[in-house]
Amino acid sequence: MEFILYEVKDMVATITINRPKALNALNSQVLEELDAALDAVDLNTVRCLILTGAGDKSFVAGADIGEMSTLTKAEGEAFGKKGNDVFRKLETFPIPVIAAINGFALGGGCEISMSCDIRICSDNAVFGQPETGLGITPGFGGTQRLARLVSPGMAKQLIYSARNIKADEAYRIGLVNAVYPAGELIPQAEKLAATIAKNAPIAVRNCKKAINDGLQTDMDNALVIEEKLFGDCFETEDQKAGMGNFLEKDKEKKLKVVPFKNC
Ligand code: DAK
Repeated sequence: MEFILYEVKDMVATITINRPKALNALNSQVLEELDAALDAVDLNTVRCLILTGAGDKSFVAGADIGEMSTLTKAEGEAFGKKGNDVFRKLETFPIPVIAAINGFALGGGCEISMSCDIRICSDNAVFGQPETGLGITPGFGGTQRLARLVSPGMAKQLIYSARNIKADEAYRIGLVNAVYPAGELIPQAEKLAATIAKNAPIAVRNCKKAINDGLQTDMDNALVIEEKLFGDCFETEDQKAGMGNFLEKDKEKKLKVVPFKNC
């Protein structure tokens, strides 16, 4: 792959969008390679994924404006679908995905981060949906996910005004969970990922599915979704080990690390 780096350490994988000369802007090739990289993640061994950008200046500076500038209506729609399909794959990826946002997260960059479960950023991060200034709407889910993540009013203000915001404001409005000095961002992402990876893999996956699916429906149906995913954890090795450790007063109270397929 030309624009994607992939690394696995212990049970944590990191995908790095590696197109620093264009501030990691998303062209068709980047989107295709990202899609292929996600398909190649070994879900039997990897329990948490980190998504970041190469270099110290930009996470992703948006969709590639050069590529988009000459698109026809039909091509624009196809490009939007290509991005939306990959972003949805990330959003519904079976394991948690942490966006480690190391600089610009503009347009498609902000949108891809919002497809991840958790966003943390460096103190030089900049967020925004500049599309209305370019004569288009956000096209990779920005109008939908930003309104759900922050609030409709705040999302509308950011999108209509095309105003960029810095890390501290992104934190204040709840767009990111934490802000770190640039050098600490990846270590902190890895620490969080390792904490998640230590927990029971079926339970973590089911929590992700319960939250995501539950948010799409009303509370009565959402609770049924939770009940089913809760029930699904029983009789697994992790449930037996996790509860067994507690009942046996195991001082460590640690789950056995078992391969996902054996759970
Ligand atoms: N696309 C292509 N190249 C980009 C880019 C981008 N989004 N952002 C930066 N680059 C390239 C620059 O052209 C430059 O390349 P060279 O000239 O060196 O060849 C290189 O990266 C370094 O950028 P700068 O020289 O501009 O660096 P500065 O530090 O001066 O400025 C900046 C950094 C991030 C403020 C600036 O580059 C900038 O404003 N970039 C554009 C940010 C932006 O507007 N992003 C949003 C793009 S719109 C849809 C599907 C998707 C979308 C919409 C609709 N459908 C199909 C419906 C998504 C839209 C977007 O994401």
